[in-house]
Amino acid sequence: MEQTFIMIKPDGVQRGLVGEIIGRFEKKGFSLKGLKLVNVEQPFAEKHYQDLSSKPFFPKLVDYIISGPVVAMVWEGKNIVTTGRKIIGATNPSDSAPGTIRGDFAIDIGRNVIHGSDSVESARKEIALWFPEGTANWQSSLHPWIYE
Ligand code: DAT
Ligand code: MG
Repeated sequence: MEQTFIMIKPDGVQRGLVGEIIGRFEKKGFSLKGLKLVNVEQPFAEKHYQDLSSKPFFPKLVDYIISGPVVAMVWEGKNIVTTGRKIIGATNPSDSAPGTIRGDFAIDIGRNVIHGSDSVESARKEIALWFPEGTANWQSSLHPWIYE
């Protein structure tokens, strides 16, 4: 089953949005496979966002991610990378539809509350980076009520 890496950014933690965000993924029917609250070190944040290292906003982005604890998660479900990105909404909250997490809870691009992997390949890399210890192995007993 497909997995994705989801991170609630420091603003989402500070603003008390952790339960709300987890609830949206749970209620959709996705399964939580890994979860931890972590203070990220600068080199680790730079590694997570290494593909963006040439962008002018990169230093600000790294400062933001290390400004407080983040909630790092692995979620699992059918087509979860694409569907997770839809639940999260467009990168810039000005463009995020109401009903999405960023559309409902964010205003500025530099405080957009949540990260989600953008492809199955980046999900694989991000899960390996954030959860080198591995994730939990379980299956929801609701599986037959969610999948046909
Ligand atoms: P996403 O987080 O939707 O995958 P991304 O990977 O392109 O978007 O960029 C990572 C983060 O960097 C994004 O959540 C917010 C910030 N960012 C992206 N583009 C930006 C820009 N033009 N100006 C300022 N911050 C930006
Ligand atoms: Mg991205």
